[in-house]
Amino acid sequence: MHFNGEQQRQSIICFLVCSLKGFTMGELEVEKHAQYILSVEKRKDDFESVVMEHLRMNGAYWGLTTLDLLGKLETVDKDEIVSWVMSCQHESGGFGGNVGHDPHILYTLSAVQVLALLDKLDVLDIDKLANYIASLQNEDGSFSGDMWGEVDTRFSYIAICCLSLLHRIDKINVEKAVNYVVSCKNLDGGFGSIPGGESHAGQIFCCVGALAITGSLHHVDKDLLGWWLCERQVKSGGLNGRPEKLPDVCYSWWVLSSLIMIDRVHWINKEKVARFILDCQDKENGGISDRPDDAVDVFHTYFGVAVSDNDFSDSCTPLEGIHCMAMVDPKPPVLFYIVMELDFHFLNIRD
Ligand code: GRG
Repeated sequence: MHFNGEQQRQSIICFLVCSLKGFTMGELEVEKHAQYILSVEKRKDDFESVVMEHLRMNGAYWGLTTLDLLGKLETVDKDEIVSWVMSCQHESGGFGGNVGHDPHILYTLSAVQVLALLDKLDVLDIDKLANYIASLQNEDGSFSGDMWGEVDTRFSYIAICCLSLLHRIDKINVEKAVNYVVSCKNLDGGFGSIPGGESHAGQIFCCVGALAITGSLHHVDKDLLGWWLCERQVKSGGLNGRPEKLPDVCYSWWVLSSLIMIDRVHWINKEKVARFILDCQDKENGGISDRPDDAVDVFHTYFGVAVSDNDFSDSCTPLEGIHCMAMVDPKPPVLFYIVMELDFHFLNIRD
């Protein structure tokens, strides 16, 4: 199938409708959420902007991807953004969270995602960047986040995701990277941040994502993990990140996307998830919060919209939708209208 840009945007809207099956389109405040994202960028001195100062690169990724999902990316000045992103790059090849901040793998992925989203990956010295990421791999296959050495399966995922996007996965020892991730698997089927670390939905997303990108999902006990992930859904319909914790919109993303990767998303009550997310909207001023009646922020707006856009209806799998849009897009095969880390299947097909 072939779509042009406008048809892609129409499919997104269509996805939004399908995803929130049973609810009317009007219930997702598309315009208000877009306005909210744009307003955060304009306000430089308020609380939210100040506390996000050190992770502005992540904020740029969340905000711009949300705008793209909502079909509003044309409202931003792309050249200005590219120039700012590049001003955050260090001699090492890594990116900082803001101008003059130290490089870290977390911000490096966001920078790559933003450039990919804007179809500007060509401004990068890809080998330099890939070498920076490869330099963070440790002897046991794990990855450090930066020169200070903290190890976490989030960084394994980021390294693998980033290098896949840049078509430089050969820069690392993939076998060791996979073995390290597998060593973080627990008896409950989940994964932690390090070997023996408690299973957590965010880490599970990272580990399952890393295994999916590298074609290593056979290491996952899909039924056992699927069961654990489905138990994250609480009475309100929202999902928590681990047992006995509160639900949070962001876990809708971490849990659902993990379930999609292991083909178990039909085990979740999707209507209740959709209702929970809709209940977290600020219907007056836009934005989505972690749970109903809390203050909204860009992070939760991004995850709320990403999940809403992700078709988990019975008739069409989200991955089909992603492939469909991704394959026709002249942009690199990366991000599209769902966050790009779910695009591993497509990457594997292309590679
Ligand atoms: C590009 C989307 C994207 C991801 C990059 C950084 C990363 C890879 C993934 C992070 C996965 C993760 C660990 C998410 C959890 C984030 C979170 C809300 C942590 C809160 O932890 P606690 O212990 O919360 O404060 P709970 O809910 O367990 O009480």
